[in-house]
Order: sequence, then C-alpha cells, then structure tokens
Amino acid sequence: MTNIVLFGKPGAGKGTQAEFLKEKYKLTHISTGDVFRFNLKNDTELGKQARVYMDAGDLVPDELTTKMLIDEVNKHPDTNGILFDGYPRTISQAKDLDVFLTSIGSQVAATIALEADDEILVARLLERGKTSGRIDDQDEEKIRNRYQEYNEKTAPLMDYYQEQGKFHAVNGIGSIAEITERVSSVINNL
Ligand code: B4P
Repeated sequence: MTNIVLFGKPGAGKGTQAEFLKEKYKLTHISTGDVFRFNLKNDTELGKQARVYMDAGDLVPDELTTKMLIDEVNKHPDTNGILFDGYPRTISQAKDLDVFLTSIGSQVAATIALEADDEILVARLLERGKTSGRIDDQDEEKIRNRYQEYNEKTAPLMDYYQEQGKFHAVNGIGSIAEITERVSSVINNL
C-alpha cells in the first residue's frame, strides 16, 4: 500500500488535489471532513456529536475522529493505498495512525504539504462560503479560529513527519493543474 497524507491549512486545496491524485495513482481517497459532513447531513449520532465542533471551526475530538477514520480504511481491504485528506490533524491522531497502519502491515509513505499564505486562503474560503452552504466557511471569525486550531494543534505534525524523513512541502499557489504536477513529482520519486 502506498499511503499518502495530504497536509495543509484549511483551504490549502487538499480536497481539490485529492480528486485528481486519486484517479492518477488509483488510490482510495478518505477525507475526514467529507465523512463528517455526510454524517451531519444524514443526522447520524456521529454527525450530532461532530456538528458543534465543526460549525465553530474547532477540531472534532481525536477519539471520535480516529475511530471513524479506522472504520473508513477498513472498508477498503484491497486498496493500492490511501490518500488521507485532512487526517491526521493532531500529534495524537498521527500516532494513532502509525499504530493502526503498523497493525495492518503498512505505513505512511509520505506527507505532502500544500503551502500557501493565510490571507489568500481566507479569501478562498469566504468565496467558497458563498455557495458551499458550509457554516464554517461563511464567517471570517470562524475561519480565523480554524487557523488558530491549525497553528496550535496541526502545525507540530510537520516536525513529527520531518523527523521520520517523510515530510515534503510544495508551493500551493498556482493553477490547480500546476499544483497537481508538483505533488505528482513528489509521489513519482518515492
Ligand atoms: P476539511 O473538510 O478538511 O476542510 P478544509 O481544510 O477547509 O479543506 P481543503 O484544504 O481540503 O480545501 P479545498 O481543497 O476544499 O475540514 C473541515 C472541518 O472538519 C474541520 O474544521 C474540523 O472541524 C473537521 N475535521 C476534519 N478532519 C478532522 C480531523 N482529522 N480531526 C478533527 N477534526 C476534523 O479548497 C478550498 C477552496 O479553495 C475551494 O473553494 C477550492 O475551489 C479553492 N482552491 C483549491 N485549490 C485552488 C487553487 N490552486 N487556486 C485557487 N483556488 C483553489
């Protein structure tokens, strides 16, 4: 299995790039944000628990998120590899992912970060908020809170993966196709 973690601030383009990369490399795409939103929409027990955090732009608690993630991975026993989009977002999640992947004889091959300036990303999210219906995209204060969550809880993962020699950063500004090329050149050299 070739497991890739797509990493970046909110709105960096993880979900956008994942749509192209999953086809190109025949990977199973798992977006924790998308799985949560599916549960919110269908008003499941998990959705009810996650809603309060997501609407405020907070991270959903690790235990809930990791359990959901493992359930999703287990739905694809014959996959070539997983494209993790939006997971892990905390050190605890990264450790849980390592333990889980080791238990199935696998590991993270690479973490690829899409780098972009906060102000550009805030503008992207506000733009998306006009049509997405996402409460967390419509209010600048909630968007800023997502960046604070990222800086406090998610940014330390860069060191975590750098220490394992698995961290790769690419410029996340440019056309969507240009960025797909940049990410592809990292994957092709693994
Ligand atoms: P996510 O769904 O992961 O949301 P995101 O960070 O906003 O999205 P992404 O980076 O994928 O941006 P996108 O491609 O869509 O998370 C939402 C919430 O779910 C979190 O706040 C949290 O509450 C919860 N959650 C999810 N995972 C969790 C976890 N592991 N632990 C705890 N809680 C978790 O791109 C954004 C916009 O930019 C789009 O409009 C796109 O069209 C545009 N865009 C993309 N690339 C572009 C480019 N190159 N140029 C111009 N625009 C571009």
